Amino acid sequence: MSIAVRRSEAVPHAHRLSDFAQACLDGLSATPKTLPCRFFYDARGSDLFEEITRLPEYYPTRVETGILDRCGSSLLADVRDGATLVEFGSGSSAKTELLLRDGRIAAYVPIDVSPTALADAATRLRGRFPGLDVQPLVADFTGDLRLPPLRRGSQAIGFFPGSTIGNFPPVEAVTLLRRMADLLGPNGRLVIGVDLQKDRKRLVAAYDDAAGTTAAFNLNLLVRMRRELGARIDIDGFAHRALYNETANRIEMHLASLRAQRIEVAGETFDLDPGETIHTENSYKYTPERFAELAGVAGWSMQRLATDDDRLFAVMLLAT
Ligand code: SAH
Ligand code: AVI
Repeated sequence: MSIAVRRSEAVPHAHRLSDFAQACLDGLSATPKTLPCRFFYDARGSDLFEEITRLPEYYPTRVETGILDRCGSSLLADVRDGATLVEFGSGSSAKTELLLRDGRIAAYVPIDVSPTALADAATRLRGRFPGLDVQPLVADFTGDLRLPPLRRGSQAIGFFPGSTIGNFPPVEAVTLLRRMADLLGPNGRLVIGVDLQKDRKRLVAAYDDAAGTTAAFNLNLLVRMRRELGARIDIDGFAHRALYNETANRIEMHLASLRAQRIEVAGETFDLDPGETIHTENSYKYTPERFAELAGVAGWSMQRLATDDDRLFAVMLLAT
């Protein structure tokens, strides 16, 4: 016996798109075409980012780690014992150890969109700091965040390293910093890493390395689209491009179409002309003064500034 079921009853939620599918439809319909950079970080993308941090050309991780190694304790000098550290886009939490080692932080809330990176980091940190209360949160930090209940009276210290703030246009960066101030509450502090303006050659090399790791990281967005969304797409028909936009003070990453072609994803078709690009990431570069001004608009004041001798990178302590 066969039972006739109306299609809409058989698959009631079949048309609810994932965030990634919706972002692909929105971004590929836009002019110029674009895709949000937070989708770089599936398991493969998180591994590729870790590889990037070890590249000779990618100075930010090495330089920021050096600053935190030298100045981490003094940046947290006024922090109350038993404070909670809330990290935004924690990835491997490698730099975090430099703030945890003097034992004043009692609880750690790493927040990331990458479940694999979070799980690995939580396991490592629980092993290395047995007294630390680690409460990972898989979430988009630009969305509505709710922290796990903090210990009574625990001061909340934000940590936002890597210059991930640079991946947001200034207006969005202000909104994000304001939300962080609200989330961290009264007496909140934020230790934030900011990549500084420097010569174009050094900047472009950091985003277009000789080994092709950043190219693989960028192209992985298309690989992810094919794997997760069943997209029809010729990945060899695209090339990684990194350029410095001097007017906007930002590195731009693009995926350039090498010929006329189409992408089919989530039931839609998108045509690309030869040379047309999909803009996948911005990485804004600041002067310390300009960043302090921007943070000021969001209600933060700069308490301390630490840089390396070559002034490639800055770590700031901000207070509300
Ligand atoms: N903080 C680390 C990792 C930086 S890479 C460091 O300094 O080396 C950026 C990290 O932020 C990645 O782990 C990525 O998964 C995460 N991320 C990017 N956009 C995010 C978002 N909107 N919400 C939460 N995590 C995000
Ligand atoms: C995470 N973010 C700050 C990195 C950056 O430098 O903008 C991401 C990245 N993109 C290419 N290389 C690294």
